[in-house]
Amino acid sequence: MIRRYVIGNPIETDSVVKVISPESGIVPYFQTLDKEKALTLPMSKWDKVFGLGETVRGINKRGFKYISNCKDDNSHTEDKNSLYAAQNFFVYYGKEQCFGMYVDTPGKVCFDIGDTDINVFSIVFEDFDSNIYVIDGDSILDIVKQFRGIIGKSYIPPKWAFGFGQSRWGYKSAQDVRDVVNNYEALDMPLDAVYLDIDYMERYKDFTVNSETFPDFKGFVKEMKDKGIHLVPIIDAGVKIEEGYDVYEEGVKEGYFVKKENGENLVAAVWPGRVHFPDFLNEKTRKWFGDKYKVLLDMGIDGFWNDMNEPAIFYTEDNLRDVFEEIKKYEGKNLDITSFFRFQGIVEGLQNNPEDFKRFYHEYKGKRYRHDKVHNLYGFNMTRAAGESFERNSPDKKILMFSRASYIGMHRYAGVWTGDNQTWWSHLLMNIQQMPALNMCGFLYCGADVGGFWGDTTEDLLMRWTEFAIFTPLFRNHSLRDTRNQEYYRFTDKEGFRNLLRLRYALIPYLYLEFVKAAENDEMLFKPLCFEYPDDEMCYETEDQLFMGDNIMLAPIYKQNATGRYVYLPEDMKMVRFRSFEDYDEEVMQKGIHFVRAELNELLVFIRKGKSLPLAKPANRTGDIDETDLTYIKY
Ligand code: MIG
Repeated sequence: MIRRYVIGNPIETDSVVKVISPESGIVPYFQTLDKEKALTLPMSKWDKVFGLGETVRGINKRGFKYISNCKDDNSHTEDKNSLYAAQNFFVYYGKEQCFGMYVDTPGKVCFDIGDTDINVFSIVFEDFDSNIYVIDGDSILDIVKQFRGIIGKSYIPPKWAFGFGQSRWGYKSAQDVRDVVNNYEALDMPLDAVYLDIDYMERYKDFTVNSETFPDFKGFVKEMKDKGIHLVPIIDAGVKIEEGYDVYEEGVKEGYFVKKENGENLVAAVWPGRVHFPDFLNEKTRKWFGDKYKVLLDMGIDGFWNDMNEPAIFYTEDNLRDVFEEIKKYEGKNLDITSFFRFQGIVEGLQNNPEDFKRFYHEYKGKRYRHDKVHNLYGFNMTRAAGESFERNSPDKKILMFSRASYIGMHRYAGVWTGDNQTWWSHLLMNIQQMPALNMCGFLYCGADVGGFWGDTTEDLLMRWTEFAIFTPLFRNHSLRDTRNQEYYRFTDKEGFRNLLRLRYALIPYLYLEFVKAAENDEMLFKPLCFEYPDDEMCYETEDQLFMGDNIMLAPIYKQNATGRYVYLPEDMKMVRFRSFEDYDEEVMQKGIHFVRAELNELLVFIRKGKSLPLAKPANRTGDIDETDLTYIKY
């Protein structure tokens, strides 16, 4: 049962597609504190909270506060309250009460889950106005399914997007991309896509291609397609200010960009230098910007990733001017340490300054809103612009699309990747723990930068990460320029990596079937153990294992130098230790705790009783997999 409660005068977000008439009473379970703009709930010692999508920390979110405020923060340490997403759905699971809640408001909201007071859950709003959906059900999975039923079906990408994609910020030319593809081919390693980061553009201008480094782009796309390789270019939110650039000129002429209070277009700076931001909340702008993707679709492109759409801002022109003024005050003074740090902070504070979000406005559903009031809808609507345009311009062909910033509702148009992680073991664990929370919020096509984005990866980390990532729908190795190159062919155990990539391709029939089932039935692909076994206390303690689809459980190794791990089996299972798709051993194991061994090049899959794991003969492209020729490992 789902009930809707209205607080104040909420801004419509289009995240819920089912019409639910509002209740007259006050929000149940919580106490409403009007003056504090908060909802509070005392928590019993045992009570747990699950969900909130892409956030830091573990699967049970208790013990920290999470602030929905889409943020370009490239250091995902565990003290960070906000990452790129705003996904305000959670399930409260206590001994006394159990319910789901979706807090639908486009502004800033803080979920303080036993942070300020270990026994209190409070939801604190910047603006109290919101739609609150309360979901009662028989189990966590039932609540999730009901919630998913009101937000619309999850995006399903084209099948090739389940293949492996190689990416790097730093592939500078068609020749660089060719080299990557040739290296994979030379080692007979599977690959379906190569991603193009901002380097492919002409001076970082959206919907342009650098004609010196990528001469005859259309021909190059075809050359790659003939080899079965899809190129996936990035699109950024900011539009470069440059005379003669059509996107800029049309946007100015038609008034498609966000404006300041005085009516001038906001000037900010991102990679292209000075930019204007399209007003994606405005339907007309969405249509216009969405149609621009056609420039690349017409060249044969069939996939995109949307970046910098929180939006990320290096600085705004107005703030820069103020900062220069401010700095002058310090000139020639003998700075004491306090004023020195203040001085230093002034310049550092230019980037992603929250005050800048109060400088500009949107035209949204016939009204004008200051950006900070609708901030969390920006990336969603950029990606929606693309998704709606694909429906118009490419109705018969599925297009790959995923985004960095997100809000619930965007899951109907695209997936997400989890942004700039680090080459840390803890971020492999975070990847494992984020997947089910994202699924709860409708985001099924997801993945992290495999191997880690920032920093130099190591062979063992990349291998362990890959052993998990071959089960994630988006499977992409991506990294930052000037870090160690991390394409799989560069490492010592080439055979080990080849085996893992091939195992991914052998798994694609299972992965795809389970994905489509989850999308069509509003279910989760990755499930924490306790979602299936709510009466088994050990399952709550086990936050580093997941059910994946209906048939298997994963227990990834995410620790340096580990050659095994403790695994908890909530039921009898058959363990399969894979060295490759055809070299594995099987062992039936009893419910309980076991220490299981897995060398660096070995990975563990646990098959549930009465189920089986189908494996195809691997191919080097998704399209070449023979789905009629499957081997089943059965228990
Ligand atoms: O400010 O396009 O998260 O994946 O490689 C950095 C360059 C901008 C951030 C993305 C990352 C991408 C990078 N982008």
